[in-house]
Amino acid sequence: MNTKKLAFALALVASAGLANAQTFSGSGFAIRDLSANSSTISVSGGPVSIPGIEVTIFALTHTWFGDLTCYLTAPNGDVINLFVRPPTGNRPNGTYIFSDSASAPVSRADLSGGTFLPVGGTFAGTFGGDDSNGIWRLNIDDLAGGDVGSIQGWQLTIIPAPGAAAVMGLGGLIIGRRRRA
Ligand SMILES: [Ca+2]
Repeated sequence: MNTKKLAFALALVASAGLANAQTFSGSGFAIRDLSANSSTISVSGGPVSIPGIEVTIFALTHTWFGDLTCYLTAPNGDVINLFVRPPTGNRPNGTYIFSDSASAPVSRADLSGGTFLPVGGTFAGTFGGDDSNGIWRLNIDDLAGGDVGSIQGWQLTIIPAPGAAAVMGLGGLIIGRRRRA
């Protein structure tokens, strides 16, 4: 394959990956004491083979972080734990994003939100290749009495395969060099 054909192929791969990013929004809910609490998102028109997933939880507040276990259930029943009873009694108050590209799970210091690895593994390893269409459920269950909280909402983002951005950059570099030639 010559350079021109390679650049074209790379650009196609990059544009196909970027076109697949889709975001779906779910309702907020109260985190009731000693209860299972959840919200669902119905995905349609999504990929039949999931390339990647990210989850955003908006304005998570609670008066005892260690009460909470949070998990995402896919349409086919597969489950991943996002956090499980963080070892702290302190009060979370922030937006929590879960991504395979993060460096660590939620810890006792993470009370104002941020971007974290799911504590139960990776989204790619749990959901990769599954059909994205159907009902997704986010649970934040409260396992100890005395403290409560809420979230304002959540998002499920179906992201392109890891590396799509790097491929796009390489394609652009090759095209740019040819234009200057
Ligand atoms: Ca509680």
